[in-house]
Amino acid sequence: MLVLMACDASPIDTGDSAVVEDTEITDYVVTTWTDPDPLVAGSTGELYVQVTDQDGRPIEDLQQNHERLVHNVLISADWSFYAHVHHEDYYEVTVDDLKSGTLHAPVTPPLAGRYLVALNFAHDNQWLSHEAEFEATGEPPMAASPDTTPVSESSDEGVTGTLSWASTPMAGYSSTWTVTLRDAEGNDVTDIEQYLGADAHAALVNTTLDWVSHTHAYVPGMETMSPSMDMPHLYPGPFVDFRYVFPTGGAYKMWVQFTRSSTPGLVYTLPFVFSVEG
Ligand SMILES: [Cu+2]
Repeated sequence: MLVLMACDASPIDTGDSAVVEDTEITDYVVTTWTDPDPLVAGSTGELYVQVTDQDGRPIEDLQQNHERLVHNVLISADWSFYAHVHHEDYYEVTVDDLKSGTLHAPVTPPLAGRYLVALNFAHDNQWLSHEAEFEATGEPPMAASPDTTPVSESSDEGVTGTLSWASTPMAGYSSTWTVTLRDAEGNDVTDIEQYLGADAHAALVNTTLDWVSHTHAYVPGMETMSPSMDMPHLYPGPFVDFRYVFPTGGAYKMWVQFTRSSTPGLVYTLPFVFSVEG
């Protein structure tokens, strides 16, 4: 499925992180593959993404968005594994990469099973997304289903985030939540800086992995921002606000990512699990 989308929405979203146009784009073809195919649990392989037009001609001028050409979010079917990787984190982008419209990144799937890869990229000032899957063989296998036990507090590298909702999240209505960040001593974290063009990123997925989305710390007007626009820095911490309209009731997992000026190069990732009524 390849659709025209807003910065912060998957195609079936409505509302605050809304779709600019819910139009199926037929101009692009996205192909993903792995080397080896399938990948092997515990071994590092490579994930490739190629974007072409309908006639197979590579899109040579993919547009920088949130400081990268293609964002790859990888999530295991059991929710235990999350990664957010980009070609540029590992390799120079060469002329050959651009001419072939092909980017790649190393991937080490920890468990055997099914993985979702959610791709976000931009071209001609349009936000584009594509979802694909890959398999990993070997041992050990992942759990048969995600653990939907609610998680409202989570830590990474000494920073603890606490998830709180303005009111019970309801499908189809704008939900507002805050993640409050404290350090290992219990002090407020107040040195959040922008990471990939936003104060914080939140990847969201449902239990069946057939719905995945990505939003950012709430900024007024974010739903109509184009790939060429910069988001302002509004949240030094400890409070980071988000708004989103969940499409259906049920359990969701969210991974919130951010960086701090006091720990250059360290990306914090805080997972949360919650339920939406509806
Ligand atoms: Cu990214």
